[in-house]
Amino acid sequence: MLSKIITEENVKQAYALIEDSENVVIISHVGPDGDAVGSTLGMYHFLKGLEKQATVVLPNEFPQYLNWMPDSDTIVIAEDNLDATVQLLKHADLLIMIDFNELGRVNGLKPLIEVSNVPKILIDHHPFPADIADVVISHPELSSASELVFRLICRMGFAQKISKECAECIYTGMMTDTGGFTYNSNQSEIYVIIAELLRKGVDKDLIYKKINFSHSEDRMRLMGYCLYEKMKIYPEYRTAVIGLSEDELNRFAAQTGDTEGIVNLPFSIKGIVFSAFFREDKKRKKIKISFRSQGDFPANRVASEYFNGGGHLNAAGGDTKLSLSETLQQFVDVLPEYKELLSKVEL
Ligand SMILES: [Mn+2]
Repeated sequence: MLSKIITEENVKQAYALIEDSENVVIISHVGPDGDAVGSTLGMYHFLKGLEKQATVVLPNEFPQYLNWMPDSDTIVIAEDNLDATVQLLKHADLLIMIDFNELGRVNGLKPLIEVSNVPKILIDHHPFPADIADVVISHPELSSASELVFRLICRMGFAQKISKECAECIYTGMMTDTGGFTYNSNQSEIYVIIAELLRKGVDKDLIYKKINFSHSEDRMRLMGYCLYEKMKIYPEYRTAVIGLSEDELNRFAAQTGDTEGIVNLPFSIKGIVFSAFFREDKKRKKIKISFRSQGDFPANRVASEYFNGGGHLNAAGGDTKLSLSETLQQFVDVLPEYKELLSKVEL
């Protein structure tokens, strides 16, 4: 039995909106990851089971290691299909936004959502959700939005309606947002849910292989290059830094998603508390930043205080408009400010 963490009021409101809807557009964040794609496709399969029209719209391309997910080929990529996206939002009678907490996270979809006057539901696990929906179901204590989608479906009384396809999507989101249940994954109810998903027919070992054993040789060599050539360790700050220029990314023919996970590699080293990954994006004229931390060191605080971003305690992101070397310098310059906090973290 799962505890009822979603309020009765939220469940009722969400159910009323879903019941009244016929054309639902489901949206997640830019740089879609396993949880973004898993939670939205999970919701999509659930709504299909209720005989609703549903479409997942993502701001930009999702990584190829997710393209085995059931009906992922129906996902509309807004960046590449602007006209179709405009039409979809125009004809939608309900928007369900999942796995993000403010419209700055959806790039080009932002103005389309802002002008839409249909009801909106937000389902998210990032702290401090903005006031962007009629129903806000926000639970930062959960490790994935996919888990929240599962809980909402069950609370609305449709546990029986969860298909194998829906279960596979939800499982994928739960697995990827916890690094294969290696962080943010000590809540026992996660495993109650997994047991339920397995009963629905999910092959969890196969999903692990599909996600993790599906990369290119180039990507593997890029990882090797990062570790051998690029990783800098600052032992006095228990911090690791990796920065990649676009030329370096091109050298390894890096595809969408190829740099994902690189930020976690330095945690293999004993004592590392904070890991930062910087990637040059010339097209968008910025440096994209990923922060990861261990224990109670607030990666999201560094992101929000200095790098135009935010996120979770242990996983955050941001960007700068500086050059790569200036950004790396800025990072090294602010580290002393966090030295005491970093030194206190117990691993
Ligand atoms: Mn998530």
